[in-house]
Amino acid sequence: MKKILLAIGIATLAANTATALTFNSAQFLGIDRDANNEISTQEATSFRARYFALLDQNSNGTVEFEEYVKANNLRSSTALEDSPVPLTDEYREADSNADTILTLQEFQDVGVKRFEMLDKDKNGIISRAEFISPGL
Ligand SMILES: [Ca+2]
Ligand SMILES: [Ca+2]
Ligand SMILES: [Ca+2]
Repeated sequence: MKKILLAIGIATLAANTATALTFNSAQFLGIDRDANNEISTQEATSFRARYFALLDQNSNGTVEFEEYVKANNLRSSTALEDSPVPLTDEYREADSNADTILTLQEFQDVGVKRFEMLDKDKNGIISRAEFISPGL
């Protein structure tokens, strides 16, 4: 009996730790700016804008796939400098007109979709419980 209780205790502890870790990663990424353990649509939009700016290495307002590859270090260090890298799912999903150029609008559209997916009770806020890493 004692053993079973102990096992349940450990399982509960592990589950709690996992939730805390995934949500902390949201804070670490800086999505939850006011640290109230909730992500608002504004916080999500500004997070996506910051992320976009990071990817847009030449700051011309669009993210070409090559910029995305460089920003994410997708090409192995042993590969030739301009060797082709296959499109990632994330990039393909965002590039809705498939011209291998991401506009901020395309990038934000994905954010809105993900937000709606994570906001399970549809109250316009992603709570601690709703957030799943990698989330937005
Ligand atoms: Ca650019
Ligand atoms: Ca595009
Ligand atoms: Ca919610």
